[in-house]
Amino acid sequence: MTEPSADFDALIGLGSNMGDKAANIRQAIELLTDAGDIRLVRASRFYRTPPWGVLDQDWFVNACIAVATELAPHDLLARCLGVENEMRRVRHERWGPRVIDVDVLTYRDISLDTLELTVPHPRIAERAFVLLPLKDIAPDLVVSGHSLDHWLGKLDTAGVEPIAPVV
Ligand code: PH2
Ligand code: MG
Ligand code: MG
Repeated sequence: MTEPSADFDALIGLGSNMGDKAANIRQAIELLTDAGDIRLVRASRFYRTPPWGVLDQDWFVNACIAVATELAPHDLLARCLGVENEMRRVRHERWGPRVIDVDVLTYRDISLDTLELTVPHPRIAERAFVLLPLKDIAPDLVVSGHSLDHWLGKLDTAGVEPIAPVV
């Protein structure tokens, strides 16, 4: 999954399509890394992305980060869900609008399939809004035996565009 000499432990995906979307992602990264036991190694650019899955909703801002941490996968997940709760995420329909979504995409070379957590995330290869930010921060990543470009070649990436940084 991860390149052998990876300088990160986990890849995390972030998404928002309510309120100040980019600010929500920035706040989520801060909250996640505030305590010091999850260290930001790299952040992707922020992307404006058309809704996927449930099409009748507002566009998203998506980003991915690479982090270094000694937390176990389920503890890392708990921290991601903690950030969602702190930011008052309310869950309505699956794949529907959200203030913030924080997903554990990969954890070292580990494959896990539990009720709460599946890593690698099972839908990375189907989602340009995950693959393109991942290319920024982990270009050599292998997903289900293939490169990011392999999977991107099978997808419509129209409308998935980096947004200009505010500063
Ligand atoms: N997340 C979903 C469903 N659809 N579409 C975009 N563009 N970005 C997302 O983060 C997203 C989505 C469920 O996690
Ligand atoms: Mg998600
Ligand atoms: Mg999620």
